[in-house]
Amino acid sequence: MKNDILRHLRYGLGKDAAHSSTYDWRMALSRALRDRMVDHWIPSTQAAYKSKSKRVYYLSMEFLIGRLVEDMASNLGLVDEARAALSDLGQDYDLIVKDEPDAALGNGGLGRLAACFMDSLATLGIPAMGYGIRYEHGLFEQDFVEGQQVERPETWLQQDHIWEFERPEVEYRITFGGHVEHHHDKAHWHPGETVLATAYDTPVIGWKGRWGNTLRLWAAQPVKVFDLASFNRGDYLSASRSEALARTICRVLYPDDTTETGKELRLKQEYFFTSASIQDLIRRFMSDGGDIRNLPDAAAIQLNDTHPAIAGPELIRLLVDDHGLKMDEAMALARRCLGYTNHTLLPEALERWPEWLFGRVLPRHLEIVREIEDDHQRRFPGSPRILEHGNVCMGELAFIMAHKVNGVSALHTELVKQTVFADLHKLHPQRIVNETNGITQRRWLKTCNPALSTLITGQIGDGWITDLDELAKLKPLSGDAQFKDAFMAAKRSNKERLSNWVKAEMGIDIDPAAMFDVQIKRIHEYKRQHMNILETIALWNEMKARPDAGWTPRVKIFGGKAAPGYYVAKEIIHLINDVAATINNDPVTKDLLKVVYPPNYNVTMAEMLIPAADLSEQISTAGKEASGTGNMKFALNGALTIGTLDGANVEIREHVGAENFFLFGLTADEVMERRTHPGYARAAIDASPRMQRIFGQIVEGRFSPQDPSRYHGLVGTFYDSDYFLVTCDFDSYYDTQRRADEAFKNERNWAAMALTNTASMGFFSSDRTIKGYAKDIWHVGPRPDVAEAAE
Ligand code: CBF
Repeated sequence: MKNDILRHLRYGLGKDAAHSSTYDWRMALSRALRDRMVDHWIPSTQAAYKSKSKRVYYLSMEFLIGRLVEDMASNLGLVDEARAALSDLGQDYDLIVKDEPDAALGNGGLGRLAACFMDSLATLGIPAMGYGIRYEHGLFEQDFVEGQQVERPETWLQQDHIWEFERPEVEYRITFGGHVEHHHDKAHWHPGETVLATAYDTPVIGWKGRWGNTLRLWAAQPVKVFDLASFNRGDYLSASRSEALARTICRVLYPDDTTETGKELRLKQEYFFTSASIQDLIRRFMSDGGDIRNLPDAAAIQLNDTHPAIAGPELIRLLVDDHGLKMDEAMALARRCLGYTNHTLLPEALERWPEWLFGRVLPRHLEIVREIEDDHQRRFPGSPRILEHGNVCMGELAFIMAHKVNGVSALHTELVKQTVFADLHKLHPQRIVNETNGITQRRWLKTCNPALSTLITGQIGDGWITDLDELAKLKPLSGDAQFKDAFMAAKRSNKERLSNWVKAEMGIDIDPAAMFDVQIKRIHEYKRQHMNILETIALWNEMKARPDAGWTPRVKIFGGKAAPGYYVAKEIIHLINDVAATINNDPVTKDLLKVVYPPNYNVTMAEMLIPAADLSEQISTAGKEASGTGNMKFALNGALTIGTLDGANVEIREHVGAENFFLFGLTADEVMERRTHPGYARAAIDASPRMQRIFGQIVEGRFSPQDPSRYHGLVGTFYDSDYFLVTCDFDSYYDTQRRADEAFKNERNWAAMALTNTASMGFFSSDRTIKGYAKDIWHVGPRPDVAEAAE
């Protein structure tokens, strides 16, 4: 390893050790690791080709992979070797790992889930390819200026992305616009614009390097670099028109996963990567000499949300227009290949494209969508339409074109059946299945929490790394005082690490003995960060009034970005920062309560915050969070959840036991019922002196003295509509928080509850989730050689 690092430093980077920066060392280490990855990757790829194994193709607009050095070193079992080699060279492994920027190619849960799935697919030895977009700028960087969110472009690609291999020979034409002509029953699409999709491959190596898959990200290139004739005429703008289109397509990740933005460009992005992926998988299949009619035996295509839902019409187009299949045959064949995962019930997130726009960008696909709709109506008269009120409804399209549709938690799947797809579910009662989300324990325990994972391995061995159910062996230890002390010592060391970081980054002193209460996720009204900050104000009021009443000291930690165009979410951020500024400067409560909101929350920050958390805030309005995966990461790392019966909270509570979970709030059914009562918010506020006081303080400018009316609008929404029922759940949330305070005082008992959480999380491994998809949807198994090696 040492020699390899030095060789890469010299020949890869042109540096000698004496003049190398941290960046140079990181690049050299990464190259040394990458060589070893390739030694696992190429044989896996060859084996998959040779055995003609069925492959999974996971199409996702987002892969939130974060940093890779440590992940790769860990999966290859090389962390100790890398650390030792660098130390011999006078370098600090931890510093070098921290130098890596986060690959922020995703917004939140959906993108991070895709990254966990890639890890599990490789670990389980399921031949798979992830397909996505190589965005030039990942999710924006967040800064706070006077408490308000400011967005700056993210620039991860300004540095060499060392893990990827460019594949200039893998290139597809992606066309847009123009018109379609029909001659002799054959469609001819004459497009108006063309870009090229070229591939960049990143190896994804599973545990112990037993199997390797590929994450293939597409970049757009102009068909010709520029038009020399126009350039020579002095018309520089038209000379570089095709270059501009290509650059725009891959330029930014849309900073929002719940609303439609930049409609036309987003539609082009979606079609761009989906078409390239479908063309690529067909080419791979045909190069094996296969008959296209057998494609479903070789390819399981999973649509991660509706973003790649154009895959159905695109596959049909290629089958009919290029391979000469009949339309109905192509539809049936496409359906056998496609699966669709629904990740949300929020109506604004179910994509709908105006028909005129869709037809302008993808005229041939609009014809095919009409055929799909006619076919479905013929077979199921009166069924829900794909084309409705002048829109192309991508949810309905994805549903109709998939042989299986899945929700991401038990509750969410039931609600999918009862609400968004109720009518389609009646017609296709076998189609919807549940695959509760999961997380990879290799990243979210092994790598991010060395203190706890070392303790666990010392006690029960390392089988849990590939079989998370093994954690159940820890359950009997909830009565073992010595083990519980060790468990809490690991937590304490993570809390100290976080406290030091907060002091260094934000200048705020926080006491590691206090309860660390953490809410990290995108800022959204349904996730109810505003309820959390209102509760913080209420607690502060009580603490100030009776500072000696034996309070449990708390540190409230927030993290998360708001979509740039989401005004209310940005106001919530501002309020949290204003409240933090007031509370953190209060001498009366300085040892009792702190509010910490570090800017630019990302995967790397999560890896530090989660191991240090005592309490995990999962407080969404019931029925709104499809699953959540942060909730799983916290519980796995020994935090207790305060939460509603929403998403995967329901299943987490079942697994860890009701006594180890702080439950509050209305259920999904009660939420729906409550909304039928006009004035429910006012009634709740009228019944709660605590809420009246807090709203009064905010309106008077207690937290924004220089601008007292700053939050009048925000407070007004609680009185007028409060669609997410903060007011209805507030008092029960406050009381439950006080129960958590009491529980935290009994250290031994808290340790037992925390340990039981960790020990009960076996079900929530993404290995289990992937096995579910493999059995219920993809009909693929792990490669026998990999399964045997894992035994
Ligand atoms: O299923 C993964 C996650 O997806 C979302 O983030 C999404 O983008 N729709 C949901 O909001 C999460 O509940 C879910 O865990």
